[in-house]
Amino acid sequence: MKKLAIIGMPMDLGQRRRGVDMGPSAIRYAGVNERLKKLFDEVLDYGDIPIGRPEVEVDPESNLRNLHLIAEKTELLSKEVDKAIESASFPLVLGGDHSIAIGTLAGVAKHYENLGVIWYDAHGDLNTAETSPTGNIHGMPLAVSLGMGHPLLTNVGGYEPKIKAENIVIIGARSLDEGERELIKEKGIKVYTMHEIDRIGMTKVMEESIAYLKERTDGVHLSLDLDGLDPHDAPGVGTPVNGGISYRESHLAMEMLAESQIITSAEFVEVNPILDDKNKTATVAVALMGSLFGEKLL
Ligand code: HAR
Ligand code: MN
Ligand code: MN
Ligand code: MN
Repeated sequence: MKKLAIIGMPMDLGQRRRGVDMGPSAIRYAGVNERLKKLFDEVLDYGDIPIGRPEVEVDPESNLRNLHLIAEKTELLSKEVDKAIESASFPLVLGGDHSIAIGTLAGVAKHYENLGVIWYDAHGDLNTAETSPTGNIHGMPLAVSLGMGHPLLTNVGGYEPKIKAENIVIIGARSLDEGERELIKEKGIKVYTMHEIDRIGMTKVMEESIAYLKERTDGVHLSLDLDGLDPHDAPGVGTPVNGGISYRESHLAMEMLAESQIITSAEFVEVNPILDDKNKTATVAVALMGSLFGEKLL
């Protein structure tokens, strides 16, 4: 019995542009339920985590914008994700900015000895308060999940760390801050930048990533930031970076993940319908989900 749990996380507190809180609505409007119903025995829509309209927390000294709110809301998300896994459903989280990954990983990681993570993104999201140029927490969730950062964030879910550096593969990177580069080198995090994708091709990148994660993990979370794709294919994102992964390469990557059967949870983040072109980015997200969950033409 294959069951899917869809969880909306309409949170925009990890960055400063309005609209990414409407990501889950945009993805639902693009037909996520209908599309995935064909691929699962049961699709349960858990609805959205209640975020409300909280006052922005500005604490210039901590360089962590909305710290308390994000800790509180991601805790709620972690509980829903945990509930989905407990009831033997595959958790699929719809964002929201990438800070939501703090909650998703908190709900997922306790179910595995060695959770692997594919971080499909233009960015490393490996900043801490000390290295972040912006104070935006959506640039920090991968570091937080490694146990680095403010304890209110690293302890979401009541334990830390969530993942080990050697169980991470970053795909699509093309914008890294100095502190992130240092952390990648220090921890030996595996990264396929756009250079490697151009040079060896997405087929080889995915073959290597899958083989690498298969031999060392007992489950793999896919954290897909739509800005990993080229802005031409996914314009509705808050921090677009030119020279990204194409729509076709992304479909290939999802198809190879489907074939490998290594993915045990997923989230699609940073969809911002206000910045989008006729809901194109949410539509791309849903199409990629189709491939990830095994849709075939023939
Ligand atoms: N690295 C920059 C920062 O920390 C930009 C982060 C942009 N983030 C995302 N997540 N969209 O990938 O602010
Ligand atoms: Mn549990
Ligand atoms: Mn990101
Ligand atoms: Mn990004």
